[in-house]
Amino acid sequence: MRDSIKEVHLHRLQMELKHPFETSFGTIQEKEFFIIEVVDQNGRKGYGESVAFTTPWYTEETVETTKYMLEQFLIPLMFRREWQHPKELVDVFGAVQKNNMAKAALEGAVWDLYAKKEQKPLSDILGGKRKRIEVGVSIGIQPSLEKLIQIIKKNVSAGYKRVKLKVKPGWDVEMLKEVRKAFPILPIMVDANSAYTLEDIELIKQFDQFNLMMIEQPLRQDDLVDHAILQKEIRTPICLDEGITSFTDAKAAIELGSCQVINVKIGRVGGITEAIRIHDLCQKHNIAVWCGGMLEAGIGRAHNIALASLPQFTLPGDISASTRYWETDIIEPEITMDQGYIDVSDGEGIGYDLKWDVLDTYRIETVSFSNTYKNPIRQFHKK
Ligand code: OSB
Ligand code: MG
Repeated sequence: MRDSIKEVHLHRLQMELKHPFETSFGTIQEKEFFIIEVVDQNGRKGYGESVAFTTPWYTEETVETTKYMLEQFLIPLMFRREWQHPKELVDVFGAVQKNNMAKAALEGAVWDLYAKKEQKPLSDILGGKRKRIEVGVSIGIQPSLEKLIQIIKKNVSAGYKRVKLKVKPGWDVEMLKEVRKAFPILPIMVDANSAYTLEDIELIKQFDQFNLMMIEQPLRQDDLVDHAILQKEIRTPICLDEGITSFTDAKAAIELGSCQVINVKIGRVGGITEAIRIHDLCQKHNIAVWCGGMLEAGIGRAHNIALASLPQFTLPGDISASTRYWETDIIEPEITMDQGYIDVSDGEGIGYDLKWDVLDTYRIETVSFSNTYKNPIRQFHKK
């Protein structure tokens, strides 16, 4: 039977992180995002979470562009179409260029709804095989080395098996020397969020001495060629994050030798369907993938766990427990980590429920749309 979405509710939330998260592109202290609720003709519900930040420092999208694209285009396009499988949304949203995070948020809600309708865990629907996933923790730039080492200690004793350290010029080689001294065999990787250029090549070569699992996105977001040049000069595997926004990017990066590892984020690549296409391509080419994070609250995290249960996710993801960033998460049960692993839920859909009383304490507004809602832009003739 063909389904259609009857209502969409955009719940806009603002949540304070426990600690500021500093990267080479800026510091995040407060997370603002949408919980997207979709309702079908039988009253069944599905949930998604948007991941764009309030500023376009990481990628070009923001909370406001997400809202604009959803309201003006993506929601009305979805209302106009009946569907049998969430994979069809790629076509529906294909009318809109880019705006991957906005698309992924709405698509994610429909995936959850579909899995619930099939009465299966989302992980099963996606082809996931793992019953638990290995996870690591991403640690921001700290005010001092002492503080950093103390935080690493805390996370290692909590059970995280690998740590990712944010780096930037001035917080790199010396920092890594000290960290390696304190943790000689800990699996460590670094993430530069595009803070370097090929002019820094001699400096980046020094990273090789620290036996890192990988260096994530050292160079410009869109420069696959420079990453390929760099990869030939260093031993440490390059992992791309910002540089991979689609299957096409992944194909080019593999062909050019721009990376040996890919960080897959559902939002950055425009949804679960595209994330699985990239996963399958990497499987074919023997490229390791792992699931990245965007400081998500529980709904986004739950989607990431389901995705990370797929077979080619062979490296620990940036998927930590609810308590890593939040005093109180918006879902129940909360996501917990045990000895470096998170269990994949066997509940229906994403397997976690919203705690509405908690959500209320973070809610700024809710905007609702019913399927009688038409695109407000008049000259909208795209088929
Ligand atoms: O580059 O992976 C990144 C957080 C915000 C923006 C970009 C990144 C990150 C992280 C943290 O590294 C991932 C997480 O724990 O959610
Ligand atoms: Mg990254």
